[in-house]
Order: sequence, then C-alpha cells, then structure tokens
Amino acid sequence: MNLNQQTIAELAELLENAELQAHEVVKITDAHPDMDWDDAYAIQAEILRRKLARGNRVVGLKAGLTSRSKMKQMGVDTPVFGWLVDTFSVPDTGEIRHSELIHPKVEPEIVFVMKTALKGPGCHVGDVLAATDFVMPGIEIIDSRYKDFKFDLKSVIADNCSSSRFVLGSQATPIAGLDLRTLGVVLEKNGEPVAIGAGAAVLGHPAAAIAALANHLGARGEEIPAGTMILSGGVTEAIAVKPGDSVLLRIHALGTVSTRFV
Ligand code: OOG
Ligand code: MG
Repeated sequence: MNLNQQTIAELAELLENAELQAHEVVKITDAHPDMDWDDAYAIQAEILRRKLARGNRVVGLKAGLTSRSKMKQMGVDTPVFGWLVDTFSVPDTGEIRHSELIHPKVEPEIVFVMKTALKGPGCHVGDVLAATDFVMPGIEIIDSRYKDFKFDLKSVIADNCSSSRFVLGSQATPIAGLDLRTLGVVLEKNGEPVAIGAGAAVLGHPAAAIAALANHLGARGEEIPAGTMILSGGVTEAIAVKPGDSVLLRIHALGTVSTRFV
C-alpha cells in the first residue's frame, strides 16, 4: 500500500459523492500515480463501509472486464471485482431515472446464484458449476464516475467498477444440461438489436469469471458465501442510453429482462 488511511478515506468520499450527486470527477490516479492494487481495493472497501454505516446492504458481487469486447472498449486487460448494494437493484421491467446517473451504459450479463460457498485459491470452472444453484439474465447499468467514462484499472477498481444499477430477469434456470458457452445473447435498444454475443465471450466460459472472483477473494482470506448473486461480466461492449430508451435483453434458454430510462 502506498496511500495512507486518510487519503483512502478522502478518495472514497470523493468517489461516493460523485455517485450520489451524479457528477464526474477526474480519474484519481492523475493526482495519485503511485497508488497500487491494494490501495484501489481499499478505496472500494471504504466506499462500501460508508454505505453499510448508512444502512445499505450487500446484495451481490460482480466481475467486470471479463470479455474481450469490454477489455477492448475500455483499453484494459485484466478482470476487476466489486460489490452490489440494495440501492442498485431495479425490478424487472422497472424504470431508471436517467438524471440520477452521469453517463450510463447498459451491458448484458449472465448472472449466477450460488448454492454453496466457494473459496479460492485454485477454484476452476468445475468447482463453480458444482456450487451453482441457478443462472439468470441480467442487465447491468454501469456509470463510471470518471470524466468521459475514461479510466485506468486502478481508478476503475477504486470506483467499485462503475457499478450503479442492475436488473435481474424473473426466470431462474438450473445449469444441468446447459452449455453456458453457446448461449446466444441479444441486447435490444428501442426494439433494435444493438449488441450480440454468446456466453463464451466471458473468459471462454462465464463460470471462469466466478472462479476468478473466488480466487481473488481467496487471496485475501475471503470467500463467496452460499446464496451469493454474482454478475459474471458484460458479454458485449456496453451501450450508452438516453432518457426515453427501452432496453431488453434476451438470453437463449434463460429468458428476458428489461428496463426503461425515464
Ligand atoms: C468497468 C465495469 C465493467 C463489466 O461487466 O465488464 C463491468 C467499466 O467498464 O466501466 O461491469
Ligand atoms: Mg458488468
């Protein structure tokens, strides 16, 4: 760690205020070029601590930048991990107030709900499949707090990986007999397909993203608890949305999920 506790607390407050007040900030590595990975995750953890102190609750975890499309779009090359709280959750077909966000984008996600706990290191796709209860389709709304949605990996980790809202579909599908790699994914905006992919876009198999999360937590002595809901990462590039836009995600065999920006 290169940052002291006071700087971590100040950066967490800066980023959380940017989220709550929906305004951009310059990426924090500009003023803190010596920030390391542990500093970045410590800032992310401090934002969560602030929310928990205010009564928010963790309702899930996420992996991000797990597909080549996303890595290419954002100009980075490593997956990142973050948390989801109750205030991010939007019901299926529900509305999202665009003015509460800065420059939101939507992305299609294959969502896992775990039956048993998963602890790294050494977790692999087989461990994840054995520990999975069911999968669901999900739309994640990401909203980087950084100017023009531009960042480096440490800045985006500190910003809880741009998390802002998520919508889960209402169908839970057990994975026995499903090949998650070949599930077709179609994201529609205002009735037109705008992003198309398949499960294998996520690290070759979306369960690999869950294994990577378990291994990341394992290195810190933590685990994925039983029952955890996890977004495995955008399958395609993320798509910008404006007020009035309707978004519908169809994932083969998993059903649909939708939301509307007002
Ligand atoms: C970082 C968050 C990425 C995903 O699924 O790849 C993410 C970003 O692109 O702003 O949630
Ligand atoms: Mg995502």
